Amino acid sequence: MSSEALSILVVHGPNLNLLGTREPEVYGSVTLEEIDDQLEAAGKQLGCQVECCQSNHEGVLIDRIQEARSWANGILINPAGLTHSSVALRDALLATELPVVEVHLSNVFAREAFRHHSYVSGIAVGVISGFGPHSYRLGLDALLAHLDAQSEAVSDAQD
Ligand code: CA2
Repeated sequence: MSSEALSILVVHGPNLNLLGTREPEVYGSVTLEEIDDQLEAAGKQLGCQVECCQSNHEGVLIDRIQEARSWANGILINPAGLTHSSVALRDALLATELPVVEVHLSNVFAREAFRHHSYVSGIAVGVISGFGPHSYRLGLDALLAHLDAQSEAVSDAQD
C-alpha cells in the first residue's frame, strides 16, 4: 500500500510546548512548531496526512487519542512525563487498536532510573529515543514502514 491513503496522529505530551525555550542543553533549541512543520512537510512528500497535537492535560490527550480511532491509521507519540506514570494513557492507546510508535528526544536510558520504565513501550510497535527532533522523523518513517508491511501481509493472505 502507498502511504498516500494514510493518516497519522502525532501526539506531544505535557511541557513539550516549552521546547526551544527552556533546557536547551537537554532538549535542544528546535521549537515544537518547527517539529510539527517538518513532520507535516514530510507527510506531504510521502503522500500521507499528518495531524499534530500537544496538551499539558492528560484527559485532553486521551480524548484526542480516542477520536483518532475513527480517522487515523497510526499514532506517533512522545508521551513526555506521562510515559513514566500514566496507565490511563496506555489504556487509551491500546483501545484505539492502532499501531503506536513511541518517540523521545533524549535517550531516556542514559538518564535517571525513573525514566527507564515506560507504560507505553509494551503496547508500542517500537520505540525511538535519543535523536533529538530527528526521533520524530525516524518514528514517522518506522510507523509508515510498519503500516506498509501490515497491508502487504493482508494482501498476501488474500491471494
Ligand atoms: O526525551 C523526551 O522526549 C522525554 O519524553 C521528554 C520528557 C521527559 O519527562 C521524558 O522522560 C523524556 C519531558 C518533556 C518536557 O519538555 C521540556 C522541554 C523544554 C523545557 C522543559 C521541558
